[in-house]
Amino acid sequence: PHIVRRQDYRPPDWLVPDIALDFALDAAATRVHATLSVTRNGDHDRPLRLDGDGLLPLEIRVDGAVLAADQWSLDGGTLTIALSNSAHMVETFVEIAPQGNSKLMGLYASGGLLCTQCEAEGFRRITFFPDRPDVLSRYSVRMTADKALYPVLLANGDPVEQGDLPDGRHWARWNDPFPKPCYLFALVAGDLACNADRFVTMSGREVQLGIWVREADLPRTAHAMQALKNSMAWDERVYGREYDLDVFNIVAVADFNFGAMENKGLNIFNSRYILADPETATDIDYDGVEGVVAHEYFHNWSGNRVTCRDWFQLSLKEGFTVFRDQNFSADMGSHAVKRIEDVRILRAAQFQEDSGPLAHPVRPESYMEISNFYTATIYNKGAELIRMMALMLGPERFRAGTDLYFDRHDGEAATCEDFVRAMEDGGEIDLAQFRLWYEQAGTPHVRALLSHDPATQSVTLLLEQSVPPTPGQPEKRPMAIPLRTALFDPETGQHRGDELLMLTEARQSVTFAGWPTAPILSINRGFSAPVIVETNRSQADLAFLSAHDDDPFARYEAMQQLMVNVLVGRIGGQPVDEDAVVAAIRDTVTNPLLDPAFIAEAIRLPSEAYLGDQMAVVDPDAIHAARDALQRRIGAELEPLWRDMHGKTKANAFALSPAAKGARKLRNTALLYLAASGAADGATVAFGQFSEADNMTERQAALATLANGASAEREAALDIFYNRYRDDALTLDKWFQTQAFAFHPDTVDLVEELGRHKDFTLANPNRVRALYGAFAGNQWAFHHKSGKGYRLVADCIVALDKLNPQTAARLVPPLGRWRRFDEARAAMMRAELQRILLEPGLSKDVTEQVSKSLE
Ligand code: HT7
Ligand code: ZN
Repeated sequence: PHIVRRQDYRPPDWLVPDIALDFALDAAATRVHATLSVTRNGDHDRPLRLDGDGLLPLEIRVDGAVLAADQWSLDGGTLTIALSNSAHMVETFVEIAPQGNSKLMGLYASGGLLCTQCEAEGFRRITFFPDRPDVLSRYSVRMTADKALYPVLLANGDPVEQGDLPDGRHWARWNDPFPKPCYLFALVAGDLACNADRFVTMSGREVQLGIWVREADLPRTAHAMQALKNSMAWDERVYGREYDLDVFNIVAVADFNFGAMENKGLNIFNSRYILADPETATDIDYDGVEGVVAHEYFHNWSGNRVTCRDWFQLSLKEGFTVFRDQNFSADMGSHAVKRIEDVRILRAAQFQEDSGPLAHPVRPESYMEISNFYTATIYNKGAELIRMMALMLGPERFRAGTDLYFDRHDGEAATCEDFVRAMEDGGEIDLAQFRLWYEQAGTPHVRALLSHDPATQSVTLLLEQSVPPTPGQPEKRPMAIPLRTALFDPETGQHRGDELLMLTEARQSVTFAGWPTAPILSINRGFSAPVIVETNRSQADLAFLSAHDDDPFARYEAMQQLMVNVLVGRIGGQPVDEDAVVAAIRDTVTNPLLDPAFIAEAIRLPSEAYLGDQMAVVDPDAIHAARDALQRRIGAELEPLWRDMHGKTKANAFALSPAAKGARKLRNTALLYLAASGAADGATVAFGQFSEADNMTERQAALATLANGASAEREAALDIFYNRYRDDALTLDKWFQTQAFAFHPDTVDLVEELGRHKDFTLANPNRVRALYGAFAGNQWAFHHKSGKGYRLVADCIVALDKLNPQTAARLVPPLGRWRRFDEARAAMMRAELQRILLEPGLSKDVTEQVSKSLE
């Protein structure tokens, strides 16, 4: 298959300043009439080439005249028309079948609705067009549809006119005055109800807000609406960015390949990121709704008003927008807990990606299928790059940089380089070396060794960095790494100031005077750089920091490192001091000055996957055994504490305040440790919480705790849950997911059975992710030594590829990590990848991921 390369970028031959689209909507056969005003871009005689995918032109007109068959050609989907002048009016007529569109790209049907998904290259499945983000057009859209089936007709921009037609049909016209790339085009038709509200912008303009869902779901839209209004106010306050149209609509759909889509003025969402009520949504779901609503809204500036020149610049909009949504969520809740959660996600998803066969730079150099590049590297590492620049600049200069970026590039298709240059010009900083972060893949390793010299009463911090080789990049250059650092005096329990050290060389040292006794090192505070830090700190130093560090992230990190050292030691058969972990947990849980949500994060054991990342060869069984044993020991030794915590954190009534959320988080952690303690009533207490809970956060956590065990209550709770939520797709996903995530010796067999369950379907990406996505993330179960887990996931990829290649390709990376496992497992994983590759008619999406995984 064709490889697209960044260095091959050329400006478009033809521009399309205006486009008028006319849709005769119908689920089985929709007719699309597109009228493009095209202008020659530069002095050349190249023909007009319009991208198409699965389209056949019914008729083509140029300047009103119908073209004969020899006046155009169709090759691999691309429509070529020779044009003589510098400007023309080109019309095409096609027919498409939304109902048969199982890829969920282009125009498709979902639960009685018709909706679109055009990013990255879905517009070419709707009509012929230069489907690239640097062709910006003003859109005018007219739709006609059966009024009974599709009473609501929405598109980008502002509504202009609507009316009735004969035969029970009606029509509507929408205009979007802001030139946009076609990946931001959207329409929705369906029987939808609206949660309507308004927002007055900072310049006093009134914006009509609408969240459109099925009538029955209206009561579940309040949180999303509040999140939207908070986001609009936050972007004005923090970035000075105001909304620009008269309406802003959001539609929730059940079948969606991703989280949501930022189409101009008409965001389309996976319903799981809109709908929330206490009965069916966990606190994590509520936070997900808030974060994704904000993310899509923020794209209106970082992505829509300033868009990307080409798809290699994807992180320009995604990294920056993730950074913006992370800070928004932190401002809405706890900065400390949000940072810990974000780093946990980064390490789980991006560090793994960066150390495997699919590692790529934040600005990639090539791709086969762009959909495969909506990755943790582009999104989460991209956000860390922005965060580092913000840290180096400080708030005022960072704001000067973003103001300059938005003003300089408003209405343009920009590059990552444009962003960095705006930071340099607006923030008055030299980022020459920092640019390497965009070029070099791989997570930098930093060794930080502190040595004390009593004679000179000084300490020297030796810093060394290296970036591991990644595919196509065997050699790496030293990066510019900002490390927030402090030295703690063990006598006073305090440090003398937090410094930003810039590590720019492969090896560098700094000396600090005035230390008669050795201080304790706190480094990469706040996770100031996305790197792996290795230090020579003792377990006692880490225990000290876990009790005294005033940077919440560093305090959490010290606690986690303390646990990792014990667990990795135990797995390796070394003598370890588990008492230090138990003591640190006891001190943290009983510290009245700490936020309960922070406590819950700090006392949680590192995940099995994270422990695997610390080992040369991952041993899933040994990791599981060691972690489980430590969990049981912590449970048993502190049992009275867990019982007490579990009782104390029970609320009288549901609230969504940060305090109430923190209490639930701690309560669920207490339940987990209590169940692990071996107490005879562990399952009874869990079942009690399951039955009495007035919210899904506690109910699902209790179900998950029971699902890890083998009690009679396990089956009872799963049955009750199923019967209660069998008709609610999003909640039934939790039933599948909880079982696929369970630490249970039979999980692999259970997942096989669940794959045959009458409620399982490959047609819905949320359901696939709930079962197979969750299972592939359950290290112990997925890597079952029989190899059955690999077969199940490979079977799913093969079957799903025929329907929805994008979602299928997202299941490949767990199999691609075969080099990290023992020979027997590696051979079985490789064999499954090879089997997939032999499938006839395999998609480009899966082919790229599998072949790179085998290289
Ligand atoms: N910008 C959006 C990306 C997206 C997407 C990409 C590929 C396939 C389907 C998709 N749906 C949405 C989401 C975002 O980052 O905001
Ligand atoms: Zn995004």
